[in-house]
Amino acid sequence: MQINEKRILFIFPNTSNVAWISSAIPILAGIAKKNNFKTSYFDTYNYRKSLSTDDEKEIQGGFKAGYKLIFREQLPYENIAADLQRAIDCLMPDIVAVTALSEEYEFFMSFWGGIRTPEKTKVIIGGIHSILSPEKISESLRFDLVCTGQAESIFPEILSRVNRDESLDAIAGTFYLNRSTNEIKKYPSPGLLPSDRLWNTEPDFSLLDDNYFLRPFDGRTIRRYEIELGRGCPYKCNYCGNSALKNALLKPDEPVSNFLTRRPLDSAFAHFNKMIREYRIDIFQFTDECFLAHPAGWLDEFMRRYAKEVARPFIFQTRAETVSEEKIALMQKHGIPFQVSLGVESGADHILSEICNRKCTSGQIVSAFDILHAHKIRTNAYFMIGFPYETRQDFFKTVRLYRRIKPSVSSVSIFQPLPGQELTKLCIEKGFITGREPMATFTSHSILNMPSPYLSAKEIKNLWRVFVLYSTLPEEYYPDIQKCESDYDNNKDLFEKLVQLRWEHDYAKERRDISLLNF
Ligand code: B12
Ligand code: SF4
Repeated sequence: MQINEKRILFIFPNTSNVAWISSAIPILAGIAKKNNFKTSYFDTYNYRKSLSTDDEKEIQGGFKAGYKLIFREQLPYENIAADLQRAIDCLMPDIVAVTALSEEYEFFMSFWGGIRTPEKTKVIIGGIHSILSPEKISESLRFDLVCTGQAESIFPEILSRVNRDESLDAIAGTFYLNRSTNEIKKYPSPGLLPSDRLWNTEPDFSLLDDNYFLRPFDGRTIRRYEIELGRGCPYKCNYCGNSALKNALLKPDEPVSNFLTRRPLDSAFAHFNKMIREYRIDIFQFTDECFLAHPAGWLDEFMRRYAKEVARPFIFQTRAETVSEEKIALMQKHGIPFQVSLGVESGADHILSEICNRKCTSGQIVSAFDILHAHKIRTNAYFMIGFPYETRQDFFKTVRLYRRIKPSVSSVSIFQPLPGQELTKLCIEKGFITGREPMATFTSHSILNMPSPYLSAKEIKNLWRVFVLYSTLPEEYYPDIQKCESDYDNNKDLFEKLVQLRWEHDYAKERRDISLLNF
């Protein structure tokens, strides 16, 4: 048997304080294993950062407190660089492979600066930020290869080149840096793989310990796993990276329909079964952008098999327009509880239509929630504040919409202009950002600088913090909430008390939503 000495270190610059599986890692690890690489993993979740989105949801009352149930002692953030350097010195990897979204890339660069790699090590990066912003990443001159395509199609070729000690130049779907001349060569996307080839990679989970499967849910710890049943979205919202992803991933002559893929059911159910057998998953979360956009026939067949072969509670996200009596009845008839997550974003129609190009009105959002509540289905609503041209009045329209739709749980983010989004171009054009600002996370602060009467960055942060309180507590508490809004630092105790009180006004409990926990 041939012994392969090649080693690869995967890095996931996880900006949260929680072990969660970046979907790309098991795929990359599976491909590396198949190519006989020895794999190692460095995930930054275990280093304490400032509060992450997960912590914030609980602190503000969007989700019930649960992370403390699975929290372990965390290492200081300052240790990341030294620990990573030690891992690299000890492993002497042939490849360091990074996967990152935009905010994760920013975070990665905050500790990668002083890291030294052995002469032979190829440093490569892929993932959403590499697809959306390959020029900027390449110009940093820190990466031998920036991968702008799907790992399933380009990673095997990269590994086989390294296995044969060959140059990484001229691989379709990559930007190659010639280290001696600093010349960057760009090789266009090879296009998208058809669904039968996309999902025939055997993922490898051996780099991930049990912590990666434990998640808080309604104040308890469960075993949860995010599974892909499709990829891509047909819509073109201005605040989303999907339109830019479409352009970047498709070849010029490739039909847009290739961007929307549906996983073959046999592949999906083989994976469900593996995750139940080997990782004892309690609840599955589907990663599809808009699950109910799948045709009714497919959903019907999917549910029939799901009820028979999986029979566990599940969570999916979808757009309000796709929620209909027929589709919900079809999903519910097998008696398995599920949660539906819906992007609501704003209660102001001009923000939804003119700014976000959301093509969905607050009326459609209300009817979707009415249908879901009538069926006692647990809901999660995603909100966003701090959009360009958003005013305080718009913010309170969003609060009113929340009070009308009464989601079981909710998440609220601060709008961030990210690479490739139409709204980023608008923000630059209107002078709300220069385009050179460091990125912020979805819970840290707004980087927009808008004139009055639009919300200032300070107002956005203050309103974001008390959004769930304004949306769930009776109006008699508004003077107290306002105190927390305008001076949080001197009203932290009051804020905590109000968050506790918020759970006495638990819409899910009042409605007796079907629980996912007692199935
Ligand atoms: C499901 C999903 C989630 C799930 C996470 C699932 C998971 N376990 O990873 C949840 C709900 C938790 C989530 C959260 C967030 N998400 Co999200 N999410 C998605 C969604 C719909 C699918 C992602 C997915 O699983 N894809 C499948 C995996 C396999 O694809 P992938 O990671 O891109 O990897 C492929 C390629 O990129 C490439 N690749 C990746 N790495 C590497 C490395 C190498 C070396 C190579 C060769 C190739 C390669 O190959 C992989 C396989 O094909 C995407 C939309 C989209 N179209 O991507 C948004 C998306 C990724 N999310 C986005 C955002 C903004 C977020 C949040 C920041 C939102 C928030 N408000 O908090 C958080 C961040 C979470 C965090 N870091 O803490 C944005 C990212 C935009 C950007 N420019 O970075 C996206 C693109 C949606 C959008 N609105 O634009 N998300
Ligand atoms: S529906 Fe969701 S995933 Fe699709 S473009 Fe709009 S925000 Fe993005």
